[in-house]
Formats: sequence, C-alpha cells, structure tokens
Amino acid sequence: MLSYFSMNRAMTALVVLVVQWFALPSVNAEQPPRPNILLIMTDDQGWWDVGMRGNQTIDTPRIDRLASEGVDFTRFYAAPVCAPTRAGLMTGRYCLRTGLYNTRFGGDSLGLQEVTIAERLQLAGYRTGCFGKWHLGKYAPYQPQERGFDEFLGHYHGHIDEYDYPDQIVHNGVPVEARRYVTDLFTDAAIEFIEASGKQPWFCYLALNAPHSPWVVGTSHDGQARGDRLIEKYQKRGCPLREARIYAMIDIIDQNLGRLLDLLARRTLDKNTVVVFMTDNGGVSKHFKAGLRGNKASIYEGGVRVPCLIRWPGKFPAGGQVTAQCSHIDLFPTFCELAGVPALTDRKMDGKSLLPLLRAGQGGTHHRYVYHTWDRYQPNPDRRWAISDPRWKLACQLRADEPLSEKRWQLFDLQEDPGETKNVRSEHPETVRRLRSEFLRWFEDVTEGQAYRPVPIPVGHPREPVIEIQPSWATWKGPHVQYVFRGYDWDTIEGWKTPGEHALWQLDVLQAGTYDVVLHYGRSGRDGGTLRLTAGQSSLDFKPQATPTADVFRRQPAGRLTLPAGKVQLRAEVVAARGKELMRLNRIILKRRD
Ligand SMILES: [Ca+2]
Repeated sequence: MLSYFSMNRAMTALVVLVVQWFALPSVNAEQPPRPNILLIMTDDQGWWDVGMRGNQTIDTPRIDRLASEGVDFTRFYAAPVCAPTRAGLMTGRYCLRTGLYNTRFGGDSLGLQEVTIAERLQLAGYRTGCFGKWHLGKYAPYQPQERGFDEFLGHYHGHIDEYDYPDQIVHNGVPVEARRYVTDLFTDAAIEFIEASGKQPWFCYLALNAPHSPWVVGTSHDGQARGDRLIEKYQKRGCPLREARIYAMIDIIDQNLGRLLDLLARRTLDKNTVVVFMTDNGGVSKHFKAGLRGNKASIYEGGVRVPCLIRWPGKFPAGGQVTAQCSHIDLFPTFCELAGVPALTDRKMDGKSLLPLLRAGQGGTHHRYVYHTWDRYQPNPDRRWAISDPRWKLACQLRADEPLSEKRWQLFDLQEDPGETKNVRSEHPETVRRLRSEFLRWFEDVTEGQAYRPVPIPVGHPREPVIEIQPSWATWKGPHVQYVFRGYDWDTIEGWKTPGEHALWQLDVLQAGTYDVVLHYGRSGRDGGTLRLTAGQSSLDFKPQATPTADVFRRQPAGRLTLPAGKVQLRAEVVAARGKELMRLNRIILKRRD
C-alpha cells in the first residue's frame, strides 16, 4: 500500500504529465529532427585542467579537439561545489531555489517538487540515461530512475572510495558489484546505452566522478600498468604526486571522451548529436591555474569558472568562442529548446537558452548578473558570496570564525584583472552598492519559503524494502558524542559514552508496519553497554559486542521496531555505557517484514 502522501504525489505527477503532454507542440515533417544529447560532466576538473587553456603539462587532445570543432564558453560558471551544480543543471534553477543546500547531511536531496531535464526530455520522446555520480538523493524516490532517467548505473553520493573495483555502485535502484576502472566503466555503460537506443532520440548524461578525490588511478591486480605509466609521465613533467594523480585521471577521461567521439563517428551519429563537455565546479589542482584565483568551494573565479564546450557539427560554428557569462542553469532551457519541449511556466526559472549564442558561435552578452554563494550548513548572504556583471565582480570570502565586515568585500574588474588580484572597491563605491544590493535581492528571492533542512528519510517505499539509515543525516547531542566523516559509506556516530547522549533521525514512514533492525558498528574493548532505539511508541535495547578493533564493523540483528505512518523521529540513546565509547555506529538498517 502506498501512503496518502505517495498516492497524492503520484496522482499530481500523472495530472501534470497529461497536461504537459497536451501542451507539447505536435511533431510534424517541418520540424528538424531532434538531436541526441550527450552531456559529459566531470568532477572537480578545473577551468585550467585542459590543454587548450595553455596548460602545457596535461594531455587532453580530445577535449581540445572538441573545442576546435564546437563552441568554447570562456566564462561559463558552475556552483562552487558538486551537488548544487547538479541541482541547477537538472532543473535550470539556482540550487537554493530548489531547497538543496549541501553536499551531505541529507541536504543534497533534490526536492520532489522539482522537474528535471530528463523528465522534460522523456516527455519529448527521448530515451534517457545517467551514468556516474548522481549526488541528488540516496533514497527512493530521490533516485535517478524516479527523476526521469530510464537507465542509471552509478553512485548516489559525492564520492566513492574504490575506483578500480568501484564500490557503492547501483543499477536502477539495485546495488551491484562491478570491476574495471570507474571512468572506463561508466563510459562503457554510456556506450551500451547509446548503441541500444536505435532510432529513438536519446539523452545520455555521463556524470564522471573523476578526478574527484580519492585520487586513485589504478589499484588493479594487473600491475597498475596504465596508472603507473600516467603518474610517472606527469611526475617527469614536474608535477608533485597529488597533481600527477589528478592529471592522470583527467588523461583517462580524455581517452574515454575519444571512445565516445569515435562511437558517434562510427555510427554516423555525430551530425545528429549535440555533445556538451563541462565540469561541475572549480578545480582542486594547483600545478597550473591559468592565472585564476581560488579552487573548488571558493567564490573566486577558480572555484566557479569551468570549461564548457558544445559541439553540433554543421549547426554550431566550429571554433566558436562565447565570452558572455553563462551558467550551468542554462543547459535546461537549451536542451528543452533543442528537443522542442516548452519551457516550464509554473515556476521561476533562472537559466536562459544558449542556442542564440551557439548558432552565432560568439557573443558577449547573456546574463546581466551571475551569483555565487556557498555555506555548508545554512545558506547565508554574508560569508561566502559573489556577484558578477559582464565587467565587475563583487566578492567576499570569510572563514567561519572571521567577523563579518564590509571591509572584506572585494571589487574586481574582470576584464582587466581576471585573476582577481587588485581590489578596486574604494574607487567604485557606486558599483559596490549596486552589486551588493542586486545580490541581496537575488538571495531573498531564491531563498523565499525554503527551510533548508535535510529531507526526512523515506522508509517503506515499495521499491526499497531495505533502508540504510546513515549517520550523516543525524543530529546528535551530548558531551562526547560526535559525527565523524570518513567518506560517505564509512562515517560514524561515535564517542558517546554517558547515559542520555543521543542521535536523532527524521523519518517519513511511507508504510506503517514492523521492521527488522540491524546495526552496523564497531566497538573496541569488551562487550558492554546498552543502546536504546526509539521510534514512535516502539523501542528496543541493544547490547553491542566487541569487534577486533573499533574500526572493524559487524552487522548484528538488534530486534524489531513498529513504525507508524508519517513523520517519525528515530532516536538512538546511550542507556548504559562501559569503556571508552559505546560504539562506532556506521548504519542502522531497517527491513520491512512482509
Ligand atoms: Ca565536484
């Protein structure tokens, strides 16, 4: 049985679908064929991590070739970090407008009220596939196959830990195991998807998780030949080990881009396929930065300016260059226009179609203003923010412990000083006032009505009978208890040792009933102590057993909880403790009994 909430949502979605279908223009012979769309987005590759930006060290001949065969956007912006860009890319709206505000702690789930580009393209008859990093929600119904993708192979979180035998891989909602270097694997899946699409137009979103950390190039049993060779190549060119690893990962991306471009040519799909290559935020490498300031997570150009190349042979001029400020939110309306799908009119859209610029292969004006802000815990307009117009950029970047002060605002003339080296704030007070006031107007507009809290974890979704409750979604309280981040799959609630210390999760129980509870945890020393789990009227006491060390985790059945439908708080509390800490709790697994 679906809950009222899910039924209601399903009905609403159906009505919206029917209305939108009738609103679509009828396809007739005069309309040009809708092109396939291949969107390749890499992870943490900087504006400068490509040969064509003057980087003499890195080899990216296929990316550079794409630039010469297509249109190069030299001032293309993404958000400072991963999930916010993905939200904007999928919806055409700034992430804060969608309610998404974080890269973890449950703040990285794209609200169900949002419509994704994949859903729009499905409406237009496209076959849709997503391969790689999703990072817009872990639980059903936030997964890609529920957000418009017919096919998904990849991972939900911001990164994985193993790249050669990739971990956390899921296929259409089902966990799978896979071997092969992750970039090759996701490209293989994209190739299979394209080859299986036949004459149906397709949208292939290849969201490669490289070169995000951990910077693993090869751990295979085959001797790491390719990884070692590539790392050595870049070390010989003067890169420190970390940079050599990042460059080696980008080298492999470039090789896989070659496989995709070859496939399009071989199957004569290239003339009818729009290829987009971009990255999701500023780079993390520091070996060569093309003069830009800042890295990933920063609001300086190095944090937000990314490569974006778009190719459509015969339609967009080869070697075109657009200098206007454009943004990741522009791809939604661009793809809608390419596919002949009407824009959404029931909500505020931030993006603007790039097609006029693409057809012209040039252009210096597009967005009057582009806005950036990033704060991991709660959006705020004061701590890390920037706004640019075609010439000026007003920016402020403060650490969490620094006092707010207008004296820390910086004004840069991006035309004269793209490296943001010279603060000219005191010389242009009127420009400072105008930009700050426009930024505040925008911030108020995009944050209107948003609470920016983690979504409650859906439990009992018909497609997901087993739910892993993760520590990162919790809030915790007590003198010793703390959350420890060790990668998305290895984080823990730990340190708790005195009665009353607790962690809380907000659940949305879609189906009331009894659930088996299994805990995944480590405990050093001897067996002992009691953890009490409570949800609604139901509770159980669990006595953790020692594991070989605190970082060796075991799965152990803990009993059952009966959960009522609707919003419920799950509480894990120390009742009695013994030793240094009760346990390192890595996951609470709930399995519906029926
Ligand atoms: Ca990223």
